Amino acid sequence: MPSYPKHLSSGSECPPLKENQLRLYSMQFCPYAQRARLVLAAKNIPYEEININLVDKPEWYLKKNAPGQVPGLEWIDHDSKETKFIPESLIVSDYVDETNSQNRLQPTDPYLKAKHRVLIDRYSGITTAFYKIMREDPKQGVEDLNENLKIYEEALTNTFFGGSKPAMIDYMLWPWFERFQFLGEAGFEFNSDGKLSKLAAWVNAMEANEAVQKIKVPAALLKKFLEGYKQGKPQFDFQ
Ligand code: GSH
Repeated sequence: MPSYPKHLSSGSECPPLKENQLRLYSMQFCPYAQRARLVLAAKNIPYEEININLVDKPEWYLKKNAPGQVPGLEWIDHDSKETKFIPESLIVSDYVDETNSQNRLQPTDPYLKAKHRVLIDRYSGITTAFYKIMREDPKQGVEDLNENLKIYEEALTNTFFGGSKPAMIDYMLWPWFERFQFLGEAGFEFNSDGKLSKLAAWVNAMEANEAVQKIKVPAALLKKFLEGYKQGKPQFDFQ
């Protein structure tokens, strides 16, 4: 069984922050936190991961980030020694990319970056449908998901959305695709009519990517987590 640091709850102490090390507040099964973890892995940046129990949140985390959501990035500023914190998967991912020049993930061409950004913003159609299948209205959710996937099938003109190698957009879209395999019982089968062939090839290419493999959430644990989530009782620690 793979191990990961226990999710901290109310009543816990915030572990002391080390200088010269990025800290990511995370939850092992959160697709938004997975975005940030993918970017950190793709850029080969070492970081400390602190997991948060999202149904019994530590008081100290709510002080840092009032909505209490993950991911959040924290570090000690080299010059001022001030502690800095930013929330939100897209903002954290962009910050990490902009402040580390190796393997730049955002396109430098502003037009291309804007086109990618539109696809990332419209991705809420997919995430909303995903949660509708999980918890609200599976039938409608499956229809919505198939409809929203068409936009991405049409937009894909190369191996990756970023071209011949994955860019920021590919890592921002990926975590939900890793979870589609668990929607079978609710009636969703990815590419069941064969009309998403470009996306299916993208999934294969992403699965072979080093960062994706490194950050992959073990399927057996993800399945258990999603079963609890579906019933409104998510469990975070299985070891
Ligand atoms: N817009 C946020 C982002 O992109 O980072 C969404 C993050 C989010 O929804 N994270 C979930 C969370 O923290 C876990 S997957 N839920 C706890 C809560 O909303 O109280």
